Amino acid sequence: MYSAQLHGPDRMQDAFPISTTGRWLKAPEGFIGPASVARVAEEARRGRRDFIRSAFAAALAGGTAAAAHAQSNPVPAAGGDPNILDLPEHSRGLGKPVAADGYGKPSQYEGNVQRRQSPGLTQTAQSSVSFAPLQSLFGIVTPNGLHFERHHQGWWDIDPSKHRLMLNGSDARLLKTPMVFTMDELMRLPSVSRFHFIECGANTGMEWGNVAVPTVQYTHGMLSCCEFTGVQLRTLLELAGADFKRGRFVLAEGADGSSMTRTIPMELVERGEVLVAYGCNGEMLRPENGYPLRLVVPGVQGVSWVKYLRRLEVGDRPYGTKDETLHYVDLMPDGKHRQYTSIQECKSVVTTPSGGQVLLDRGFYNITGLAWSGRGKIKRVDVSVDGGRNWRSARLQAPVMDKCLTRFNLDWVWDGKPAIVQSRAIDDTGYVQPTYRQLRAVRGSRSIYHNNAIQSWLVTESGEVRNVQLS
Ligand SMILES: Nc1nc2c(c(=O)[nH]1)N[C@H]1C(S)=C(S)[C@@H](COP(=O)(O)O)O[C@H]1N2
Ligand SMILES: [Mo]
Repeated sequence: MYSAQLHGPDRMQDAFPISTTGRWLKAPEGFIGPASVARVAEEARRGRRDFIRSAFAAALAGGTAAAAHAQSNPVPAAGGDPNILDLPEHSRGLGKPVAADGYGKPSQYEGNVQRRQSPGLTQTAQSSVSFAPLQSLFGIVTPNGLHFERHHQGWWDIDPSKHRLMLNGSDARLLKTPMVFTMDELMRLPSVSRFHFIECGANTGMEWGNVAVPTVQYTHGMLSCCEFTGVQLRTLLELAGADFKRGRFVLAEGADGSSMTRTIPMELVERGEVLVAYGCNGEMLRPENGYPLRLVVPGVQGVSWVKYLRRLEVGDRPYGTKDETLHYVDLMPDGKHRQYTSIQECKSVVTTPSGGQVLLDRGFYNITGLAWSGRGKIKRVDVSVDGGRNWRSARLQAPVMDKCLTRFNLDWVWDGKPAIVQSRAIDDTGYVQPTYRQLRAVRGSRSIYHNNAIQSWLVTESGEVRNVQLS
């Protein structure tokens, strides 16, 4: 630390219990090359059980060395740092002109911060997932270019002048005036902007049986958080004269080839929470995320946030569509499936330190992570560094919003011994995020969806951070 050299060790000791702050290596984000993707796909075809874990382990070992090299530009121990003494070009020359790029991009040095597809997870790239790089993000907002993607039949860039939204009832009495809106008409109506998380119900789904993937990007990256702008669905249904007494459900339908249809309870619509949204983080939605129109259903699993939204139908019973009867159901230990478990329960994860990162020194670290609940606000996040024996409450970063990611931070001095870092979130209903043992006692371990268990990261003596599960 420069401040230690400038002010002397005493000053630092006032601030932190020991005089160094720890450096860490980023997770080797780029470590899954085409070769390991091909290998995983091949082994998946042969039905090998542990294929994903072993392929990741091999790739991770190579990636760590590469990441270490990429990040090394140390201050010379003997002093005389050329990075200070040799005046760089950017301090002498003329910089680039304005508007060199009409739509700005991240620094070339941040090129490894990418959403990534998990090898072996799906058979085709059109019906697949890309995960957001949670380990590289700050605060709570997901940049639009890094928002996770889940498509059932590929994505489209739809011409907004040709896009229509239709409103009808399952019978004529449930909605007086069937209506069709153009995008221009929708965007003239009163709008609201709200921050919410979106999480796929299958997030963390690969970890039900055992540890499967190495980094927080793959364990928790089907998660994003944005400021959405749009019209309250309630407003549209009022305009069209919906019967809110008998019409207790709304069917939402997308315009892509996946026939994505989901039943939305009218309760959520009446509260004014459900939005017909066109804006995301200050600009129009990205095509991958449903441009020009998507449904926003705060607190509810991602599949209900229908993209390329083209039709809404008011009905008097749940529709039982394929994406709520065959998919997005919970396989229980007795072999039965639970349907309509749509709310994303309270959950959290530490993003630093997290899998694939390496702690290079003992000393001070800022443990940081994200917490969220589909039922309301985050009330408290506890953090343990000894596998759940002792807990300390983390600092919650304002603003703490309803059905929105909350960033937490906690000071930690790593003593160089093995540590198991966990976070446990509590929401304002009093619900406490469960351990794997508690969750499996109710749900078994053969589910795919709705895994909100406490995540454990093992920091080994060498500083490497690994995904582990405690029995
Ligand atoms: N039309 C349409 N809407 C859709 C989907 C889809 O494939 N087609 N996928 C759903 C699923 S399963 C999820 S998790 C979210 C993902 O939204 P995102 O791609 O913006 O992250 O969109 C939902 N809405
Ligand atoms: Mo999803």
